[in-house]
Amino acid sequence: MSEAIGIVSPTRDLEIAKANLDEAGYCIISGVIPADLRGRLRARLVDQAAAETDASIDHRQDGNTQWIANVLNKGAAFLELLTCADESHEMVRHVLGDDYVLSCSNAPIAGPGNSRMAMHADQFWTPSLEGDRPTPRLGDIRFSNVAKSAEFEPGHSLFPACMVTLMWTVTDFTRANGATLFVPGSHRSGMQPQHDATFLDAVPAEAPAGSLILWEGRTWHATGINRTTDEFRLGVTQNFVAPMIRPLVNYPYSLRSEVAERLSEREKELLGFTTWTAYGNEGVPAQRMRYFKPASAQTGEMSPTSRD
Ligand SMILES: O=C(O)CCC(=O)C(=O)O
Repeated sequence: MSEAIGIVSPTRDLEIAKANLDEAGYCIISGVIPADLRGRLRARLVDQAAAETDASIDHRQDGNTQWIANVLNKGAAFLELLTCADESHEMVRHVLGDDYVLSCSNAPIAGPGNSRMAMHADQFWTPSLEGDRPTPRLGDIRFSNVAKSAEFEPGHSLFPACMVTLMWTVTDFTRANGATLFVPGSHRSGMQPQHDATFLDAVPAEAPAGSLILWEGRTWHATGINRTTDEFRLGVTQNFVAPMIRPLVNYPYSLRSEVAERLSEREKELLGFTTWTAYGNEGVPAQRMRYFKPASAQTGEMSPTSRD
């Protein structure tokens, strides 16, 4: 399938990037992160990774891939990344439309000697629609129990893309240091991948530092193997979802107060502080309410002041 689709290379042309995304399920845009921001992201990630390791709260998977979780609480540079480049939002809108919210933001650091991540689609929670067969109950879906196939099976279809993932490359991403692997065209397979199968058609997304690698929620991908002895591949991910889908991270609850208090209106919108639509008279769009009232201002249980 990859030969038919062709190699995705870094580009600065967003129309080419959109065509790559439509056809291959992912794209690479170079020169997106401002140089000074990339420097700060790198310094922050190196420090945070070492500090979490020192404190024995580091999270590692696949041997030596260290995940720095919920990075918005771990340095202003990560929040800056959310709005630093119009290109990123133009690309997210290309898949999701005008309304979307951040679902989570993390930093996977592929270290020497790691192993390949389980091949997966980020939208593992949308079922494959197979003819007349009943779909699973959505609340029962888990990463481990989705219907999987290593092959493309014609006739199957997945939900529309409702998630887009951005990988901001803080260092170069190379075949040698564990660049993200993609199965081109897999977003159209209608299936989820078998996590541990060998994917001969998977290709690394090689990208210079400062790029944006972007894929839609149905595309099969995995952290690659870092075969170097001394290079750490640093990236920051942002997953955006359509506005009616529950974000993985509840930002209004989980942001540290010093971060939440400084958010701009646009950042609040992206982090799901605003209403999208709602039933009942709190937040109905016709009322042009942007926010639910905070708990302290909500109407509670009431009794009439006088009863005759
Ligand atoms: O680390 C990578 O290259 C890929 C990360 C990934 O698979 C994900 O965030 O879903």
